[in-house]
Amino acid sequence: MKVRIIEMPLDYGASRRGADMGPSAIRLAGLRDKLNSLGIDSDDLYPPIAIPPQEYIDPASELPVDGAKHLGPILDACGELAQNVESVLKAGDFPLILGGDHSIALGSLAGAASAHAETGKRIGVLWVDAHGDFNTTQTTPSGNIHGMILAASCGFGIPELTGFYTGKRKVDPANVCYIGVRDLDRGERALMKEAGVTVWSMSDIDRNGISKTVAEITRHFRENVDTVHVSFDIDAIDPRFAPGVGIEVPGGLTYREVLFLMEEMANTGMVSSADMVEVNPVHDIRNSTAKMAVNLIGRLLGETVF
Ligand code: 4U7
Ligand code: MN
Ligand code: MN
Ligand code: MN
Repeated sequence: MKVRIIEMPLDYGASRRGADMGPSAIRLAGLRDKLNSLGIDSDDLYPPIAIPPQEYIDPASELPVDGAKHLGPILDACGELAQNVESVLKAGDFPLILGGDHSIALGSLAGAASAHAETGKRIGVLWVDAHGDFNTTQTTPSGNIHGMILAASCGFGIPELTGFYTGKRKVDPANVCYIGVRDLDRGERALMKEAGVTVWSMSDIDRNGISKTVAEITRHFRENVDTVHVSFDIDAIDPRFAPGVGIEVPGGLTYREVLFLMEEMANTGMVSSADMVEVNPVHDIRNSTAKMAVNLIGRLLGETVF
């Protein structure tokens, strides 16, 4: 298996600027060296998806649609990403998508859903995040698409997002598992309950510990799906450890806990694609958050301590 790194330098989906520098930061933190050290071939490099920085776009050309900000540039970039993800999976390789803000997952999930539909594989999604990303234009307090992207991928929201690329729903909410959640908006929480996603919140980890919680997540996937996409929003980690993020939410996962989570996901042998998103170098300290991202990717791809 080869890993194909796909860089998505996009920050149109968030309020705080700078996530578009995430891919460079992760690259400079030594991603290729990490993969080489694991004997993983990542030599076939795609050029980063070409995304004009916000300052280069005429604001009048991309007004909000139904309150969703920057919909046009996000759909354009995600369309290209979806095609790349689909072709990497069809070649039997592992797409590793570097964000960018979390709106890029629209493209990852569309490409993955499309590729797996052809082989009849049921896809599960692990959403590692402080947030639900389950707003619609009806419930969003911000208009930011990174907060709507999982709802859209599960079939909730405006047709431009829900019907994107495949014309239909990308994932069955019954196959979506969350970990790290600690900040939900009222409307999105109601929609998550209605949709039937499974949430392992920070309180579940307090109650049961990380080991039991992760065991339940991997069991859920083993019993219900054939393959898993991991979408890792770096703000799932407590900001004491990971300062370089878009939105700091105290009370998060420790660095140890997420390393363990990634190791156990690797042990399922079911992970076929992943996003690493929302690393924001503007707020980072000496690229430490990007270095964590590299180590997490290493564990997800099979690195062990001993
Ligand atoms: B992220 C928020 F209101 N819920 O919708 C919103 F709190 O990809 C935040 O997880 C969304 O970082 C965060 O704007 C999206 C807000
Ligand atoms: Mn997110
Ligand atoms: Mn988040
Ligand atoms: Mn975030």
